[in-house]
Amino acid sequence: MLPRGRLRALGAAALLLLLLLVGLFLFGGDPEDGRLRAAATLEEDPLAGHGGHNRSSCVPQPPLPPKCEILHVAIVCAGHNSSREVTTLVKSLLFYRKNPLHLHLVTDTVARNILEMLFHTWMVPAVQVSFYAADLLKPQVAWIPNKHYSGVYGLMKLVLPAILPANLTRVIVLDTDVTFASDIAELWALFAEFSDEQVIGVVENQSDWYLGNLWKNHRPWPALGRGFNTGVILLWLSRLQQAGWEQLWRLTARRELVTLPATSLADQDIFNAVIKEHPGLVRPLPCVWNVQLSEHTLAEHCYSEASDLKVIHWNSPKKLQVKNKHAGFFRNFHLSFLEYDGNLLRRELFGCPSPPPPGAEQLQQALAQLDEEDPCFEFRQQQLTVHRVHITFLPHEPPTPQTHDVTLVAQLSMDRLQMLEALCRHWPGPMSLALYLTDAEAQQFLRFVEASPVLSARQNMAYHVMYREGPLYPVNQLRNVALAQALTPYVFLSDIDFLPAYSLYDYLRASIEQLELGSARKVALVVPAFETLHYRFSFPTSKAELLGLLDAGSLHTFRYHEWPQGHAPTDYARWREAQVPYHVQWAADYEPYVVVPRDCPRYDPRFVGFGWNKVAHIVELDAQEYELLVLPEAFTIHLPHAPSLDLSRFRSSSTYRHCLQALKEEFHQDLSRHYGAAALKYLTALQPRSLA
Ligand SMILES: *[C@@H]1O[C@H](CO)[C@@H](O)[C@H](O)[C@H]1NC(C)=O
Ligand SMILES: *[C@@H]1O[C@H](CO)[C@@H](O)[C@H](O)[C@H]1NC(C)=O
Ligand SMILES: *[C@@H]1O[C@H](CO)[C@@H](O)[C@H](O)[C@H]1NC(C)=O
Ligand SMILES: CC(=O)N[C@H]1CO[C@H](CO)[C@@H](O)[C@@H]1O
Repeated sequence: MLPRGRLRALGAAALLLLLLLVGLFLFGGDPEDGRLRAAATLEEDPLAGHGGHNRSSCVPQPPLPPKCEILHVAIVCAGHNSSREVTTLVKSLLFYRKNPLHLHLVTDTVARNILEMLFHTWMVPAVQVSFYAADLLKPQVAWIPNKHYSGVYGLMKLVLPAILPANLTRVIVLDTDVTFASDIAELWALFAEFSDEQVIGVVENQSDWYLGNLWKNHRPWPALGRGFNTGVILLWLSRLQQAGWEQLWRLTARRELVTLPATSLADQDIFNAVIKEHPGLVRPLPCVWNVQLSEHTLAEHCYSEASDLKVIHWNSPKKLQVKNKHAGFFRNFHLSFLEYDGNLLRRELFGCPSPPPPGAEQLQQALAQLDEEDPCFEFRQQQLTVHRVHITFLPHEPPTPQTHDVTLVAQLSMDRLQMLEALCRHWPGPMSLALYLTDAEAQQFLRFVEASPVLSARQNMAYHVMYREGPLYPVNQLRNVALAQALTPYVFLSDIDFLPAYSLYDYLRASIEQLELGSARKVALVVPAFETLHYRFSFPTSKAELLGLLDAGSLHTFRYHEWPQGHAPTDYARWREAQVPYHVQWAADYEPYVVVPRDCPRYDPRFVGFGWNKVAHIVELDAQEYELLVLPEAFTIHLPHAPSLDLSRFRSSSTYRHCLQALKEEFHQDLSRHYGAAALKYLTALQPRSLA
């Protein structure tokens, strides 16, 4: 037996150990964070060594801001590509941050549409986002001739002090092409080192640009010494106002423009010219806060070890081609964030109560009400999942408005990318495609498009990335994303495995015009569907050719063998002879491919995975009294492919079939609620049937 005293001492030691462990857990971040860290300790992981707070031993660091203080960040962002860049920047910010953030985004319409949707669906706690219209600011800076590749947007940082809320005293301004390698609170903490007079915190140039000796007759704008880089700026807004910033930069710019033709580096030239004249305004920041990787840089002198880096600035449109001793490290670092799963950044900030993102509370409640014992739990959870959505992931030219124009709408995942080129050849018109991808797959997709001359030449294909989450394929949510982004008055609701007749796009537009389908008339034009079981076959160029192939047995009506009721109401026998469009009636399980006005009913998101997802939509069209009109010359052909994972599950799992039946019944209850007795006829469509 141990003496009582020693027992007590042991107990105390155990308690202390426990407290220590709890402390480590709490201050090491929440469990999600712990997972990140665990991954980040791997030697080859470029994110390794950046989560901690090891401060360079020789320089005393200012204290971090209180953990619940909101840090304000301003970014100017215009266009599709910048919106992708900003996303990567924001991921790196969120990865290391421990404070609430307020992002002030100055955007053009394109970037605003993308980022509004992205943040709305991302639902990151403790992140507030405000938008400012760049177009309204253009007149304030457009008078400055500028040769920088960022165009007029490159100058907008100059007017930030005038447009940000008047009660905002300090802000960190970032270029879209920076990546954080540390907690932004450490950067914010540097405000504490400003003297009373200092208002602009910037890192010195790391190139020889402003020395003016890069080439013969190189005449840069005036700068203090090597000048400063404006990729990362600490702006003390309230003091800038007092210092008369608005007049200051305008006067300086006007004066310099008397002798200089244009700015080469946009806002940076003007910031430097002001600083040259008023050196007291500037607070030089440690260079690790803006490690610049353009050509001719001295970035390597800035740090001795990669782990000292705080912010990497790509500083060039050719970012990933930079030549640098550590280029490999930088590239991997950047790629890690490109491919990092943004869903993991939805974690709560520990110990910092903040209002939940819009919709998050209702979502939590709905999820909490789900019964985990319910065999259909997976379905219901998937249906409630809010997926992060990045619309128009790649540059896209909206179609010029035409009253009869049609957009092809479809959805796909990685395994169907190879369909895109063929689809391009068959459909010259606009397309709106939703892709279900992980962050890493989104990068593969980008490379796929870049490598394809056919795809990169197309301006009228809009790709919307919906990020993967959950075990089931949210087919109808994807369709709704693609449908919502279609910009023409009509949409052709297709599937990615189908290739339309070469002439279909022109034929549909002509038909819509001839039939005088005003937007008030509810019509669904049926495009008869066929299938081939051959991987190689010569695509029919006319209805006559198609009928020949049908008679020869190398084509069939779609799913003739497995699910004839899906398309039987199209009445293929009549279609053979038809010269003019003809009406058909809805029947149970009918799921034709249709062309409808863009404002047609949305797909029902409760149908996830395989089964009934389109049938339910056609029921909805019929319930809303859309006429079904079959077009005599239209056709589309399904190409063979391996069955999808969800289809295999459907075939093998009785739970899956059981849940589908339960969902159908709930769907019908909703129909009855909406349409009353008129919905009775859909009951037949609910009877369980065997599927092949
Ligand atoms: C912190 O950084 C100093 C200097 O770079 C280094 O000597 C020391 O080993 C680091 N400490 C830890 C715990 O990483
Ligand atoms: C935008 O990014 C795509 C994909 O990387 C690239 O092919 C295209 O040239 C870029 N466009 C512009 C205007 O930078
Ligand atoms: C600044 O004003 C806005 C309203 O214009 C308000 O929502 C915000 O809380 C204020 N911020 C601070 C730091 O007072
Ligand atoms: C980081 C960096 O390269 N800074 C340089 C800026 O220019 C001065 C001379 O004007 C150099 O002394 C710095 O090393």
